[in-house]
Amino acid sequence: MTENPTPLVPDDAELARLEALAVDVAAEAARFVVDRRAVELEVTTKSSDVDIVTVMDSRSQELIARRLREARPQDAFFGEEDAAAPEAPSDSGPGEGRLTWVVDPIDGTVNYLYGYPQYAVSVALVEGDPTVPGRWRPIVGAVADAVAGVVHHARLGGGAHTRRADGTETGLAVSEATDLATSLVATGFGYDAAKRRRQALALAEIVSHIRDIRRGGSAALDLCHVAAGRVDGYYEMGINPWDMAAGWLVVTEAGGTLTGAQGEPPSTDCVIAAGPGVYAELAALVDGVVDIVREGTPRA
Ligand code: LIP
Repeated sequence: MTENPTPLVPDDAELARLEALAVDVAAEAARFVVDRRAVELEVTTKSSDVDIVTVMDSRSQELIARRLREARPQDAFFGEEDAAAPEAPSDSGPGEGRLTWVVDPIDGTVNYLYGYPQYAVSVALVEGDPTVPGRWRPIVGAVADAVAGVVHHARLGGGAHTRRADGTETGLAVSEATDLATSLVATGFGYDAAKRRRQALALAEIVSHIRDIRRGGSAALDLCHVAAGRVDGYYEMGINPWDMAAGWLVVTEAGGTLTGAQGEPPSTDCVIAAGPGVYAELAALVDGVVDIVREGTPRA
């Protein structure tokens, strides 16, 4: 008789331990990037002159990978600075599922370069393959707001909370807004100038239907602002699995909904997040303009 495969999603007690690990690692890396900012800001560019990476992105990812491998050698690791497919788990058997740590060592890299106080470290543990839209989901997430010194975190079924700098915890809940016309919505723009122009054209169709826009520069923090009710919704076309993985779970465990556009799963194509009172209105509005941005963009 074949044995039942080991359940991929651990029980709540183990998930709580993994959530605590994610919080501690994200908080340590956030302290590290803040403390070292003044001395190690060597910058290089990636996809464009404005798509930058600092040596601290790499140093932060090295620190996070080391801590996670020490604690969880059986898991795969997928970080922004790898820009490659997730590493295979060290001891995965053929056909076994995998848990993968999906990490953005500094989300809001341009803000970090400028000292604009909106950058974070995002650490998530996901089930499935984070490179295939619709084939993965976060089960633990932690977003360390590096400047505020707090960590927004969640585990599947465990709610969403913020660990304050003094160690106390407070629960998170999305806003109760029910009217999009008076809702505050966060968004962002990509590093490619032509795509940024299309994103601005899409925004031009949206902005008269909402209260106002906020552009913070960190998707991970934007999603946590949705979870905390500091904005009523968020959408963006062009963010990556490492930008969204932890914030996704913080939003849904805070009572929000997070999807892609036109009923698709969240992906680099589009992410939409909001509380239950305005999600449908916001999604319908974004669905109507997403093709403006997609034009000329190879679909993932
Ligand atoms: C950033 C995202 C943000 C987006 C920026 C950038 P990075 O990630 O978090 O939402 O608007 O263009 O992609 O590059 O700082 O890790």
